[in-house]
Amino acid sequence: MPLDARNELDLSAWWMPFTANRQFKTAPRLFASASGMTYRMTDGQEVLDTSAGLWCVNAGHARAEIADAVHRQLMELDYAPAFQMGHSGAFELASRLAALAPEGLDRVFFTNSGSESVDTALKIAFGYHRARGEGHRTRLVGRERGYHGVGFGGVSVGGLVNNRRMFPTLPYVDHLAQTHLPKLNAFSVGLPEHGADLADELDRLAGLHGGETIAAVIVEPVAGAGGVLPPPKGYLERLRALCDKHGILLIFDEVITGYGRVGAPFAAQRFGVTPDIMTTAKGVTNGVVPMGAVFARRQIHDAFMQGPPEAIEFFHGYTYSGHPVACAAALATLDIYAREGLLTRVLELEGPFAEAIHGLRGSPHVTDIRNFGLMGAIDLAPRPGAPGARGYAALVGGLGHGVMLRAAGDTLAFSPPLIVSESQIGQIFDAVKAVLAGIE
Ligand code: PXG
Repeated sequence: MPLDARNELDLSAWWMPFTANRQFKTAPRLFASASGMTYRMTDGQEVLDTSAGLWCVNAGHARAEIADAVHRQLMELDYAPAFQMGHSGAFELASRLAALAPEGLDRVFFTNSGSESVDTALKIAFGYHRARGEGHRTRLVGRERGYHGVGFGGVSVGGLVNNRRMFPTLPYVDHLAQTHLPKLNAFSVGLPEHGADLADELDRLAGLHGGETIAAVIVEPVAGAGGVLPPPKGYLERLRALCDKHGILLIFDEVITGYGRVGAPFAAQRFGVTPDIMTTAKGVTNGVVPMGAVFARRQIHDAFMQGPPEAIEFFHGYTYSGHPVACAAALATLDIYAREGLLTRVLELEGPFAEAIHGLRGSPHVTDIRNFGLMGAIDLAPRPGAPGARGYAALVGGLGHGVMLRAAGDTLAFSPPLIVSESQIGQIFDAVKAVLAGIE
């Protein structure tokens, strides 16, 4: 540990991501260890993990099978280039993932993060249209309040203003309206009733630009980082129908919703709406080794497989695409998911989870509560003139009440590991109730 003259950890060099660096470094919150549902902080405090790390540790912390698989892999084949070479782990993992995916999405491209998965998916969409002689499809459509990572592609289709305003974005990108309609849908349990017609904006954009100029639409089936926004009933179905009408590819960004978060391997299956491309990351390795996987319909993949067989079909990839250690972690993770039934366990948990989170209705500051699967959000009224301050106070307060809370502005977002027990769900929201009673 880098210690300074006072024998304290030197916090100055690490420029932390998505963090108020100066505020954090005056009162740092440091993890020491983790196991199961619990983090232990360096001050000895134990806190329940209410957000699966950052929506990724779906099978809980310190899973010995994954650790063992990673160790074995490191000693056997620690790194292997994936350009013009291969290794069995990546092929095996791709096959296993294809078998879990919605029917037809059985070609898998490996990345190292959700952001890379999104930029990869956008490139696949452009490449596909071009391969079919539709290179005039140069437009993309995202959605307000969408989060698709931090690459330039992902930021361009993303819809969170703070992530966009500091940077130039890609041209020819439009955004559908966000779907949070608190006047109509406040305190909806599960999918909100109103708002399916917001999908019709795609038809409007097609009318404005020409549907044949749009390459792809990308949405999260349930928006996550933008504040947990379950889709209005019928919305995704309408989006699918409009994409079909105009020949537009539908991309589901399942970086959060994938790997059991909403009660099926992927949200596409839970909703019965099949996209053309699906981006994933996070839970594919239980969050313990960085990895992402992009799923494409076989016809999309096959459209690239033209020209002489010695020609590289897709000029894209990463040094760590299909990294052997990540593949080993992912295979061990999939074994745990299968053995413990975690990819569908949320079907049993979502009822108690919904009841517990909606039990906070009427608590101080609460203006809306939303849930779907094992995803939930509680909106707090912002303090006048100080947006985010109340959410931050809740985060800090939570540590004193035995919970690590994820606050995005004044929204508290919940996505506990899928191993959470019903009694821990109760514990989490009892703690949140106490926190809200204790903050200004
Ligand atoms: N797409 C979606 C839907 C995501 O949720 C990404 C892409 C980017 O993934 P990477 O691996 O590049 O970070 C994400 C990431 C939060 C939070 O608290 C959400 C994410 C990441 C960090 C924090 O809401 N989502």
